[in-house]
Amino acid sequence: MTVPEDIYEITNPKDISSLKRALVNRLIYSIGKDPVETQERDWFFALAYVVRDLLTLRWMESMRRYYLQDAKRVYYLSMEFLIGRALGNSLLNIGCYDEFKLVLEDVGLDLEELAETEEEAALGNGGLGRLAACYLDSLATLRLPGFGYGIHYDYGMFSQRIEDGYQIEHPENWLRYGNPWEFPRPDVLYRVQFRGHVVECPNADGKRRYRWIDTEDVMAMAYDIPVPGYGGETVNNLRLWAAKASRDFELKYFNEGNYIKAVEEKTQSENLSKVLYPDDTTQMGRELRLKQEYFFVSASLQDILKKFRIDQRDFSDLPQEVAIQLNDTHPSVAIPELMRILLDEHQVPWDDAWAITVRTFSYTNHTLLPEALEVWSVRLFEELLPRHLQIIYEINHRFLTEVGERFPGDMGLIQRVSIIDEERGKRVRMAHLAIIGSHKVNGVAALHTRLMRTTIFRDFARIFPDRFVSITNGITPRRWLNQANRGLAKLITETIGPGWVTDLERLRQLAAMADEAEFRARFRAVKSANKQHLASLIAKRLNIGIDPASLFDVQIKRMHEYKRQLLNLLHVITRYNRLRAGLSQDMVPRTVIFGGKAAPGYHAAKLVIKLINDVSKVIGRDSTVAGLLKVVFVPDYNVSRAMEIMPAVELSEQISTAGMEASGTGNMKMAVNGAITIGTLDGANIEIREKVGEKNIFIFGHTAEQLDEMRRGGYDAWRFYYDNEELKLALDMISTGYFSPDEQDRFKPLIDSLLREGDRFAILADYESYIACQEEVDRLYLDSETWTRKAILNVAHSGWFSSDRAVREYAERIWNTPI
Ligand code: 26W
Repeated sequence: MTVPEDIYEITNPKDISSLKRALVNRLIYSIGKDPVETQERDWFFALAYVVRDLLTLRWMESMRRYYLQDAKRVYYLSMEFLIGRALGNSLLNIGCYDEFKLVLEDVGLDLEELAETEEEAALGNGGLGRLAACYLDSLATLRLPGFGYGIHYDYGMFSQRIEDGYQIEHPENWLRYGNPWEFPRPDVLYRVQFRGHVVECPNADGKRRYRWIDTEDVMAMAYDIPVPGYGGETVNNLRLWAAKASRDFELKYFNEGNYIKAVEEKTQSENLSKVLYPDDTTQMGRELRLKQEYFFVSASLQDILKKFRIDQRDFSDLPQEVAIQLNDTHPSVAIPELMRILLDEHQVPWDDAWAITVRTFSYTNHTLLPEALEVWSVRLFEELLPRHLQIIYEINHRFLTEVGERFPGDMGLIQRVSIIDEERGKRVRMAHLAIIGSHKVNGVAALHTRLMRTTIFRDFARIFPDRFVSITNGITPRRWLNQANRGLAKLITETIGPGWVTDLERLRQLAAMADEAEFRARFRAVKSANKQHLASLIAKRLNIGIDPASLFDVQIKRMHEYKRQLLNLLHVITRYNRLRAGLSQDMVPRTVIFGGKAAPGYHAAKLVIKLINDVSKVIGRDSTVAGLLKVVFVPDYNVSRAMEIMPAVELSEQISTAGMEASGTGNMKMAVNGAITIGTLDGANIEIREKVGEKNIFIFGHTAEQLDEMRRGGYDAWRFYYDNEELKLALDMISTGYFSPDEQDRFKPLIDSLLREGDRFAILADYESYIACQEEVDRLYLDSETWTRKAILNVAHSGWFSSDRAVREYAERIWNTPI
């Protein structure tokens, strides 16, 4: 049937009275509350339902348009989508923010306050998950048929509390009151198989055929979340899978007469989508994790192939109709899974199936750190996915044969590129599988891609010279500028018009304004208001007073040794020592803000959190530095916290060991919000320097090449210690309990890792130039006109870091769906 024009009560989303009627209707009929006795949360849910209604018709229209256009579809497979709250973003994207603000005022409510009651969808760890969310926003804004597939975790990222300075993890039950944005689809249900065994049986035509039988099955049920593009025209879909027990359990109960046991097993299988692994540091090889990976891959591929309408076409058309992007190796079991479906379920010959597979998939690598690369023991793989292991062996055999023919006599090469690592127990190297099974492999910044090609994947770069491409990450300007920083957004729109929201390169027009004193004053006023706002939040929530006039120096990101929060602290301690020694004349008052979660089992990172808090306490109690230096650790850093902090940042700390941060995206968010970066030549910092100009960024430290060389010559940690008195003092203070008088050797492990265990992250090597660079920061900050000028130029030249640009590049260079 055709949808009638007038099915919905909101005929004009700009008409306040019809919005109000819809809102009250929702409150009464969907929430079941009498408007005279409602709580704030009821209003939030009522409002969210009204907004979802507005999205739903556009969402159906978008789906219909894609169907009719028969456009090539892009599927973004990711274990993580770090979405954050949706209300404010949806309202701004569909252009009804101000209208709803009025409606709520009418019933005595404040929209911003109401928005705070939304639980955030924290279905990700950090950069990789947030990138996926930014790309969904851009896909929809660019009107591309792009669909996210992931897992509907009951528990997303843990919430972090700080007790006595230590991180304590708490489960975050974000679905407690239900998720108003999602549509549960109990009818969209697929069977996912595990375990069992493989039997060979001849086909009618005499060819060999494999069947995977006697499996233990779990069902995957879909939840759909609408993803509105800016302007509200296009609304795409994010489909998340939740595990449901299969009906087999009921049968089992019937057969065995053990009802309780059967229900227990049902719970067991539904545990599959219970929790996000909160670890982006080390691969742990846990069975449940591999099950999660295959679970969502299997359901997604079944769904993708169903929409491909195979009854109407040939599998050889798949790569023209479908592109599948693998967000890291986490979904890379999709490669043998598609092969299995083609070979075993549709009898496609191997060579054809392989050509289809490679042309369909592409893989994004997000890290070079060896401990984060996924490997699975062959034993576990065989147990859970026996048919997939067979297929992987066959892929490997054919690949190695070809390599042997092309590069005869190089046995080392064969071992190095094999999917199976034969050392230390046989293991499946998922990155090798992902590279071999994809037509494109991309790094996430220029340096990262270069290092990928020249270090960990250099053999593959030789074998597949055209396969590796670089696409520098991006961030969505909708959430990170238009929504998070309303003050700056308004100033920009008043100055250059509203077009920047979907064409961020237009920010370049602000460059000329940097030379105008009046514009600088207005820009400074916005930053100052943002700083005051953050200071008031910190006062309210943490009961800490910070000086809004001090320099806001911020490092917010996951806690990781390679990100070097410890280096930042060494600067803080050095600064403290200088202040106490009476050297305050060239130093500006600073507030140093940290935020970030550590993986629950990552002891070193957790100890750094404790050290930050201990240092903060000592400095906070010392009246000699009052008003000159303050350290704040903001607990539970997440997307909402990030949106509060980004607009107030003046100095953006991007100080990872060169060669270790694949890209970084917080660096881009801060630059576009008018912060100046202090950073190493790492990840996308290099591109930021290129775009904003080297005069408008503070670069320090060794380059990746220099570190490499230094390591080859033998790294002497003690030399740095003895050669720099201030460094020695700072380290001695930490290791002798100056900040932990109650437990003097609390931080000994941190100091040992620097002095006795080789300082893997070159903190000592970069200390001196970091301190010198921080001195320059102070000098510049004293000249507030010049500082402001540089900050404006950072905004003006950050347009390239829009995720719209990044997604366009994927569309052109990888998916072949140019815009
Ligand atoms: C298997 C354990 C595990 C889980 C997640 C290992 C590694 C990860 C991710 C790849 C970690 C991650 O989020 N990487 C970050 O990706 C961002 C988006 O590309 C980059 O900006 C960051 O530099 C990179 O650290």
